[in-house]
Amino acid sequence: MSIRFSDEVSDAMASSRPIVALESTVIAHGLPYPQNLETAVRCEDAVRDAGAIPATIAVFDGEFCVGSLREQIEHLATAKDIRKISRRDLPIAVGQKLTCATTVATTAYIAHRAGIKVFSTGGIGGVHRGDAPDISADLPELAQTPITIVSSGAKIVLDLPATREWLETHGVTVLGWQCDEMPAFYSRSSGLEIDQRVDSAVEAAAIIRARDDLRLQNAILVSVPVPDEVEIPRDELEEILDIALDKAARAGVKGKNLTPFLLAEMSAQSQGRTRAANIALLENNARVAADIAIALA
Ligand code: PSU
Ligand code: MN
Repeated sequence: MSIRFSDEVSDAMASSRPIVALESTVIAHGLPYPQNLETAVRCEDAVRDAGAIPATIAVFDGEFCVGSLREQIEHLATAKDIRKISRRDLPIAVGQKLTCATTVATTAYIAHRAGIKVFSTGGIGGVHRGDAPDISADLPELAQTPITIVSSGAKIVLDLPATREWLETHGVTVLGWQCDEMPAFYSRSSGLEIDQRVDSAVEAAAIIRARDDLRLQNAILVSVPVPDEVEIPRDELEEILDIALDKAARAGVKGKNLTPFLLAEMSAQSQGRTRAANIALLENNARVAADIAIALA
């Protein structure tokens, strides 16, 4: 498998400096332009300011890139034809030399093979609401990839109790970063349990090292609540989400278009407040991920 590293990332690897992987679907499909570009740059800067090296992962012309360049990030943020890829799409992306944005599943896959231990995102995919079973490939990827992923739980558009059960069944350790319950993306509370609270990066690192010593192949999910000044209360969230879900059902939106559709609808319904929360949590998670990568290095 050929991976292209940016100079910044290959230097960091050569000198064993801490690295944080960042995903690209949030750039291409999770946020609109120009906030997507600004956020991608701010997440990278948050990692650098904390003392680690960011590696934004994407696929360009069929090549796995670990550490995207500024022009590449701009392309992801502006081009209309970027394919959102999950695990099933990897052979197509490489075989057909496509340019693609990587989801949590594919970012974790590439980051782990590149030797990166910590990966930051906004919210993982999970079990969708509704009767037809739609389970994000993010979940089975976390069940088989020994990486640490920092996120604000799973995205609120999902069936959070079912997602939490799935993680438990498949051996994914869920830590609460300075919190006692699993965050719910735009909201700090979900009523769902974490497996253990951790109050520092050193504490998280000890658990991550133990996972590796035990040769467990599952991810560790460090769940970080959205900063409280931008949090959206749960009852208010449920109201906007119901409207968005209803719109999606009536418009027949399914598959990989569903998550981006719901996020955009909720932002429209809330006058951009959900988007502001999303941006704040992405940046905050990148900072926490950097602290953990430093504690592990
Ligand atoms: N985090 C965000 N916004 C996003 C995502 C994460 O703050 O858009 C992306 C991730 O790439 C995740 C994907 O893997 O949404 C889940 O998509 P799906 O439900 O189709 O598997
Ligand atoms: Mn799906």
